[in-house]
Amino acid sequence: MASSNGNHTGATTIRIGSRESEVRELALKQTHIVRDALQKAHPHLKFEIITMKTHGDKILNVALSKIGSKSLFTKELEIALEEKHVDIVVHSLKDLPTTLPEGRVIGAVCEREDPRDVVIMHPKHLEASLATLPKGSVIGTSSVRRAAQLKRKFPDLVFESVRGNLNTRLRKLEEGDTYHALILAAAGVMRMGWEDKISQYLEEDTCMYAVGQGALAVECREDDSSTVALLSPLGHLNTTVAVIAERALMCTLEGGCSAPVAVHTKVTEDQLNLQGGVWSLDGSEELRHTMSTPLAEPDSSSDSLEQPVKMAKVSTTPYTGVVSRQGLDHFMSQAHNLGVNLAKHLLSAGADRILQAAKEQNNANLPSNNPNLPPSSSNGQKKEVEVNDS
Ligand code: DPM
Repeated sequence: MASSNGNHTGATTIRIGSRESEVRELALKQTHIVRDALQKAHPHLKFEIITMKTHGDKILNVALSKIGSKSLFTKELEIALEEKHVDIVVHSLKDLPTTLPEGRVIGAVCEREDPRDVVIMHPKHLEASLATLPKGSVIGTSSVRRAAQLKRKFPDLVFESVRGNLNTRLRKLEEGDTYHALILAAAGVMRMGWEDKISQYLEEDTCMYAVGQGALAVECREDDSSTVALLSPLGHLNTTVAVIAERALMCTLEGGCSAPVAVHTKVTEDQLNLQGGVWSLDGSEELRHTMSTPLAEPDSSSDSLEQPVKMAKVSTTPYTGVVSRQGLDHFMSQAHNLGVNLAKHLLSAGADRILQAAKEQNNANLPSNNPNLPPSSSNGQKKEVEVNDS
């Protein structure tokens, strides 16, 4: 529970855990966005950001391969949350697995930024688009989802991994000659204040986005009902139903964050529309399908009296970690079912075979990450950590 720090104002302090990073990095910017929104919703409370070095930050100069990249940068935060040193942690939703650690929930999903992917061109190619870049141009992305879709659309382009935080990636593009362009999520680019660097927005016929892309998620302890309640005003209904459908799709497909799975979701006043896609790594195979569900109030004809709303203890959430809210449960369950049904359709059309092949190819391409082996380079040079830490 949020600590009452017993000072004379009696103010309760909510502690927000964040990776120790420079202010100009995305993780801290996102934490500030959520802190500011919480402060606005709860002017009488105090919010304190507690930064900590994560394992990934501590070993930045050690040779590493593409290892279990997520926990590397979040493990310490998870422990701090569990041991109640912090009350909440802010994440990009697309980096959160569809199964959260025991006892953890997503207490709020904030309003989604533009979920699309965008192209940032090398300064020499500002006039170009992906379609007009010279044959053989190198596009930087470590996302198999982006590479698969774009290879299909632009077979003459070459896709190469680019790593590091967003500042590092941009520097590698602009100061080097390796990449002609980068593909990034619009949301991260906007939060960094780089909107004017965007050359092209990718529409769904070219590149569908990742599950949860563009939305921030606030994680807390499931049994911390006061914090769960505090987070409620940050939750954005349309975003929440959209991402519940997307995550249910992902979870049912059993695709991880490195699977070539993508979505395109539309929410109108009374309908949720979900397009899902699955690709082979080289883009030669593609499966897409769209389904929709009405977002309707529950039929209350048989139950005309409003039930008094009790703030019940939050139960284990069936919605891939997103806390269920009184009064919204019906919409959330419709969204969840849509995702599950779309996944079932894709699986019956062959998605399982495509994803299994992609997984095997991915594993085969992985450099050894056995920590018991000596570092792969013996020339004494420091190697860059190869993980997604943006
Ligand atoms: C995940 C992926 C990437 C991030 C894979 C994907 C991109 C990796 C890369 C799951 N996490 O999207 O298919 O391009 O090398 C990440 C970014 C953001 C959150 C940066 C980005 C910011 C946008 C957001 C990294 N995680 O995708 O450009 O909050 O949604």
